[in-house]
Amino acid sequence: MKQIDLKTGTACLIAAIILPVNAADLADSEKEILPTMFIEGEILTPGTVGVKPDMGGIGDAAVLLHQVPGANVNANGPLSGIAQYRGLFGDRVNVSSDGTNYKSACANAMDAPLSHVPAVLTETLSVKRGIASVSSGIETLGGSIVQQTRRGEFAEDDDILFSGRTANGYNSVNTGYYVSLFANIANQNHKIRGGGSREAGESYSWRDGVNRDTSYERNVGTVGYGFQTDDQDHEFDINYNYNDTHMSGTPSLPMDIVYSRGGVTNAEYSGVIADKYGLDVQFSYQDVEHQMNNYSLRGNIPNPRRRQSDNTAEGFGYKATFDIPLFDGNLLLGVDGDNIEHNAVITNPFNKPFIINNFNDVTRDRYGFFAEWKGDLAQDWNFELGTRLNWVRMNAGTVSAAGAPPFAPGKPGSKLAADFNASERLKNDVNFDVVGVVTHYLSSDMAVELGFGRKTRSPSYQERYLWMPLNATGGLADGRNYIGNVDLIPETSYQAEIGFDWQAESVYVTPRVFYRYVQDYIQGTPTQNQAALAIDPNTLEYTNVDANLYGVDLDAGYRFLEDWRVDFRLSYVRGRRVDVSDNLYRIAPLNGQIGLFYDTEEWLVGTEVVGYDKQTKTSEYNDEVPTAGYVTWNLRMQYRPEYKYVNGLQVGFGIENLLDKGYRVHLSGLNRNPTNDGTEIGEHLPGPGRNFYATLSYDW
Ligand SMILES: [Cu+2]
Repeated sequence: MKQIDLKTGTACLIAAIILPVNAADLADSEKEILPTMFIEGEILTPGTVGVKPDMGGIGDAAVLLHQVPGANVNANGPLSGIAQYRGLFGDRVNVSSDGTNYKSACANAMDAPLSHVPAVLTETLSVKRGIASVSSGIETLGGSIVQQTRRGEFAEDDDILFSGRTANGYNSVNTGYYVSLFANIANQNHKIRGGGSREAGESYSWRDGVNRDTSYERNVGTVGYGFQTDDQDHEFDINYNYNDTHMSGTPSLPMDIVYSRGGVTNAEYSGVIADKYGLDVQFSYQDVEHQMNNYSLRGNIPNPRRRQSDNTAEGFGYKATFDIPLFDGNLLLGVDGDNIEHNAVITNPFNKPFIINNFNDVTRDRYGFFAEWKGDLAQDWNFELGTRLNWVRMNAGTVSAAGAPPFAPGKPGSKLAADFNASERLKNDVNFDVVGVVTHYLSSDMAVELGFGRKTRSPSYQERYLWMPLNATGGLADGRNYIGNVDLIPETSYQAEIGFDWQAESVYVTPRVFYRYVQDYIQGTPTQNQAALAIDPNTLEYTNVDANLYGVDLDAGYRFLEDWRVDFRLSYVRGRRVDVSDNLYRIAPLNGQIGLFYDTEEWLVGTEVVGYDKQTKTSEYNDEVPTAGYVTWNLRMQYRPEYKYVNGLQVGFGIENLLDKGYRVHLSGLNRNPTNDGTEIGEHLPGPGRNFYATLSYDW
């Protein structure tokens, strides 16, 4: 692998930490003509951006997406960040963590996939820009995000290797802190690792108040073991992550997290057979439970309106691929799938008769089969062609509710339950995906890419099986009640993309333009269901409509005067319905960032300006509230002393939102917490005020 010396010192330091595990994986599918670049906290291979937790007092791994062009976060709470990529979010974006598709237990995605393993135990978060390969996930309509957690490494010689890292930080804006420790002991054949982290903080303050309640507490533990043969042809790894989240706020949702806890186990074998065939087999199992309520963090909610909801997600996933050299490339044949069961009940602990079977024995099982060829068509011409067939089988048990007037015989709630129980709930979808990407290398540091994709997504279990008007919507946070529709059909997306990568010695520019048409895009529209309307006259029903999304995003940077660099990032997406005149909901406004840093082996000192435009192209169907634009200014400093005995030590200080600008975050949803100070019910949540942070890490 070639590596560009953007700045020798920094590059080497970062490369030393991450190269053994990540750079090769990030670049596995790309023909390495363009060099891989290492910028502070970022790894660029052609077509992929990898982010490494580095600066600032970050907590949720989803926050790292702010460093990826086109990506953003729907943050319903400090630990509940839902990935958004180019205007699509939630179940439309595939999130894989060490090969596992974590399924939220919470029907409102409070335990979103990127919340299971925090940033501090994440090695890299990488996003394939543009059209995700069919091999990257089962349903990848909106793109594919890959989280790799810390896994340790094998020793390279006969010695025993003891490596590890501790990373810790403090934020003033919420008196929040995180501490973490990860250690790995290995020889050439075995490695054993363990680690853990703890994060906690109060509600953060901002110029005009305190954003209540955004307090949080999360403890995570991880253990693992890896084995490889002497010839390194066969490798086996097993890992277990346990997440123990305590009371944490999600002010844009109807309730807050009381707890989320549970574990994910994953095991993987990868090997080379007969010196040329690659075999990779993965298996994962998750069992997580979650409780939320609307009274612990929301002041004095009167007894009749108190609610608690208990949710679970349990199931397994697998993936097996066989890699065969074919022509001037490789053919990858694979099967993958997962079987997940969800349950959710809503109760009032102060009024025992009250119970709603929100989701009862809901299953969503996916069986995927794919073939993908990548290779060279001719000198400087690289080609990828992939096809995938998915069978998605969904079902739901019968439901009931009691303890409130709508559930009396003959009342609307009872009718909705009876109608749902009488409906044909077993659904089978057979979906077909195709991806074709051509890359042409114009020179040793310049490439142009043209891609096309047809991608599908079957409805989520909420979209199909939400049987009475509730705000259990996978975290939409629009304040509206929805009902599902068992007869929804899968979404089909057609996307095209043109990308250009120029990655030279002192400059990189990587603009991309995309267009996408989504046939049968699923969103809420006013329902005609009279029983639902009798419960809430503003109820929306999930419906198949048509939509398109288009935009541009880019990363660029320039290094000058040996030790200085300037970096720039821009993201723009526009999303519209095309069957009627309306905008899509919760689309990130035009945003960008420019940074100027003095960057040497020892010092990193600089400043960033982050700008968000107003978002006035909002959706009418759910009365989405527009937001104003804003600019914030950050100062950051990192120091890595160059003395022998403290090699690996890094201290950081910084001030985020230096001018204490008050602003509303378009993607953070609408406030529902009556105790919020400075934000009315239905108003967008604010961003954090001025934050002084300090970090201390040590790698050995
Ligand atoms: Cu929840």
